[in-house]
Amino acid sequence: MEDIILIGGGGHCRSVIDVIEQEQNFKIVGIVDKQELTGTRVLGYPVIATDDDLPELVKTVTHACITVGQVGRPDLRIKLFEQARDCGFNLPVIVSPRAYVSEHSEIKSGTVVMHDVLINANVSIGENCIINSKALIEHDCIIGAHSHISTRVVINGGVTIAERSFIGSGAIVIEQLRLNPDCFIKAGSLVKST
Ligand code: JB2
Repeated sequence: MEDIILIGGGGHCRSVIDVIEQEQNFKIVGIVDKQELTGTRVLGYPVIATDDDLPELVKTVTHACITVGQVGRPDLRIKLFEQARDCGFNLPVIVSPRAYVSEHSEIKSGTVVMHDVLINANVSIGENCIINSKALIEHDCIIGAHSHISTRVVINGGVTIAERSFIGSGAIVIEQLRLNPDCFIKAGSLVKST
């Protein structure tokens, strides 16, 4: 198992910890959060450093995952992703063993696929996305980088969601739609047109 640090130690981090523990590919060595939280623990894992310590941490830990969540704007996740990558961390794809990801789909660096997600054939998912619990992404979809597909979202076949988008919990996007960058879809929406 390789070592990994988690950047951001709140609610989303707790969900990702559960995925990483189930996946059993990485050993979590600590959390990176705000100065005032160092010395506290998140589900038993210590907050060991702040963002300023990343250049030093990369000398001993090779992998990182951005575990700050995103409800709306992805700016903080993008900043932390770029900071960690520029420091030299590997930002792996993390996939829950409870998810199904078609072998005919591709997922880029730093994206986390949570429990009970279904990603069907010929899907492309960009870097640093959250594909949250129970989301369904049907065939031939493209999900742009830095997007959050929230819990129980349904993205039907052939949909393109451009980068930095937020699709709220339970939303349904009908087939073949193309959503613009920075799209914000409210929880529970039925999206039939752009
Ligand atoms: O600049 C930062 C920074 N700013 C806030 N650097 C680092 N390393 N950490 C930062 N944080 C930390 O992110 C906060 O101190 C806190 O520990 C964490 C945010 O936790 P919170 O529980 O408020 O939100 P979240 O982003 O983990 O989860 C949101 O998004 C998820 C997708 C929640 O709304 C969840 O309900 C949602 N499932």
